[in-house]
Amino acid sequence: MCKESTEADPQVNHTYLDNNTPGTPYTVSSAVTDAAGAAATDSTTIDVANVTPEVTITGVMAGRPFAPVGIDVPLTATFTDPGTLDTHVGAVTWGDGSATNLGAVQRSGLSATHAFASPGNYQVEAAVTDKDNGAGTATTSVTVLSPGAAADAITGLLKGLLGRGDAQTDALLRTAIDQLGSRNSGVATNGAAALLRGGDRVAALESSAKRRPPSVQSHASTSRWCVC
Ligand SMILES: [Ca+2]
Ligand SMILES: [Ca+2]
Repeated sequence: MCKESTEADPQVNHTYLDNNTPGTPYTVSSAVTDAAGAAATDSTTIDVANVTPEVTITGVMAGRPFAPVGIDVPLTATFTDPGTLDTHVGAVTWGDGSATNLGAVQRSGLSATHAFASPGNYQVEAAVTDKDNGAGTATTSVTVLSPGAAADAITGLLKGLLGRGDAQTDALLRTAIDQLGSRNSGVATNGAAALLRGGDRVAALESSAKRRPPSVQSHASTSRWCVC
């Protein structure tokens, strides 16, 4: 970089795009040449340290509060690293003893999926390591429920919607809650939750098909829930 200046103490700035190799600092040289062509030079060295990537988990379970066992849980993350010449590899550890090695990853984002085999609350970690072994991590928790517990949780969520709409909405919500909770029409075993708790997924699906509960949709613009 050459800069014409009449200042007694001129200053120039430079941003390094990567750290130097350890033990081999960058050499910075400066030269001053006057109008008559006389020149003087000087130099020094500077160590530029690596910066570890900063990882952010941008999504897990697509925003859902829990996942049933055996269902793929998606995770997405991004990272930053001021060393623009660095390359990176990524990995996700799922908290159940398993891990997904992603290989080379880009700043635009990384993603992985995993199906948990057992219910529980798992600490999930996304890690990005740059070519200089600088490692950044981010963690989040994932709640995994058995199918029966997931149905119970959905029932709880539906109950939380009661009273937010009109009487017709509440009536439809109660119908859905009853069908999930085995109390519809006084038949003790027709609810999906009870069948799932008993391990009978096929019967639960058949029950849902026969007594298909109304679907619940949210109207974000009005914060009103309706059953249709
Ligand atoms: Ca670096
Ligand atoms: Ca770096």
